[in-house]
Amino acid sequence: MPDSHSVTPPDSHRGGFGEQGGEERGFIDRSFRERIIIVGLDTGNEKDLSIAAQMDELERLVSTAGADVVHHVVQRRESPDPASFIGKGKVQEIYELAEKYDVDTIVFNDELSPAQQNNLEKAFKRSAIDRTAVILDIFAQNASTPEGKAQVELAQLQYLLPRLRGRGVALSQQGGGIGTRGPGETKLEVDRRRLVRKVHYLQKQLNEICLARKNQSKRRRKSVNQSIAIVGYTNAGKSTLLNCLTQSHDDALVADRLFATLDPITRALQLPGGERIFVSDTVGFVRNLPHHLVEAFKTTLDVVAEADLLVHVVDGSNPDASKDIAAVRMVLAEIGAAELPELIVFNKADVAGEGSVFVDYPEAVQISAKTGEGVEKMMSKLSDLLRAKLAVYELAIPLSRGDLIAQVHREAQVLIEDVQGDTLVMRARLDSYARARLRNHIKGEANETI
Ligand SMILES: Nc1nc2c(ncn2[C@@H]2O[C@H](COP(=O)(O)OP(=O)(O)OP(=O)(O)O)[C@@H](O)[C@H]2O)c(=O)[nH]1
Ligand SMILES: [Mg+2]
Repeated sequence: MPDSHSVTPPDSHRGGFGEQGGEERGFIDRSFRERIIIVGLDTGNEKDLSIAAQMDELERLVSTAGADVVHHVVQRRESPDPASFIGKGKVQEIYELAEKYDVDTIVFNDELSPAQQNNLEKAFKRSAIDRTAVILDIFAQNASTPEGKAQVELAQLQYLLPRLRGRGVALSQQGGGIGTRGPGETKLEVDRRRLVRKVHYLQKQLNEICLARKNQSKRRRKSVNQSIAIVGYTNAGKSTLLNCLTQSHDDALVADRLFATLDPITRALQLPGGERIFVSDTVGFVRNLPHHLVEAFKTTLDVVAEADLLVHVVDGSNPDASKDIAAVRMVLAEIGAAELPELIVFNKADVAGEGSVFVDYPEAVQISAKTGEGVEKMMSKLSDLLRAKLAVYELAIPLSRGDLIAQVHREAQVLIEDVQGDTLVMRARLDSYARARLRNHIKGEANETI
């Protein structure tokens, strides 16, 4: 049952509508920005992040999308109302708040069904959207490459399609216009068919990109050793870490924004032991990442699924870090990367306070990608983990086969070479690919004492 009101004005430091004197300032500075009320349902589920932290994250998402939150509304209720999500009384209350504060849009923390969204929009006389739509909007704003744009558009269309029918009534009264066919067929249904075609077109385009990327990574496999993917919650510092590792300051985009990175960037890197590896920076995750986005970002996320090792970057300054870790692991499971070896890296050590959750993860390392602190230790741990994945083999290759010797150097980490008569005996670390290709020349597994 719905319980009492819990309308919370935003914290005063946010400069929102509720702030004393903020009304005027807000009006001057932000007159063109969309004004938003955010609404959350507190189901009392202990496993979830606290509702306050969820609302803060939603506010962060809304402001990243370029709008201002002027009010928070939290409703305590065990489960959502099927028709209006929050119940009639609360709907009326939010409508009045929206009128009072001149609000453009109501944003819900949970996914709304198309019917709920339709009912709410009618009652509010303004748009009602959910967190998924906000995330899609941020992705749309941040997409810059053709691949990124296609992925976001696909996710948006898949999100939009089931929601079109409900809105069709209003739109269809405006008359069909050119392209409207058949009795009773609305313009929207024609649009819908076009959109379905567009979905298929985008899927085809993305499959082609996926194929090209697979070939590229196969070529990489041939020529070099292992690859790692930097994964983690959005804004954890993944791109900062890539820049720190490659000693570049402008390679990957670093920004105090959610989902600043959408397209993966891959760079070669030399580990302390001299091994060359590939490191990829990837799109950030968030809890309850919209399923359509995960689906649409398959080509991008393949970089993660195909890695030999994951460097899981966590914002160590966040007291809810362990919940972020769980949220990231859920997405990893969804993309088939749950079984990959993972090194947890607590970042932002320079600002992480006392009592950080770091102590609960004894295998993890603590770093600051910003100052470089702890990065060397992380690198040597990475080397160890990668090395542990490669067994050492002894190979015997005729000296006359310069091509094969070159291949071994390309595909393996050569530890020792010894000329014995007309044969070159080599000890080298091989991954499964190199092992398969060089199997005719492998004499046996050597023990790892070198
Ligand atoms: N204090 C501190 N801030 C950091 C550190 N590493 C990253 N940041 C800051 O955290 C913010 C996010 O950094 P990014 O590297 O863009 O994070 P990301 O994980 O790539 O984020 P998305 O691509 O948006 O998912 C930026 O403002 C960085 O300057 C760190 O070690 N210490
Ligand atoms: Mg990034």
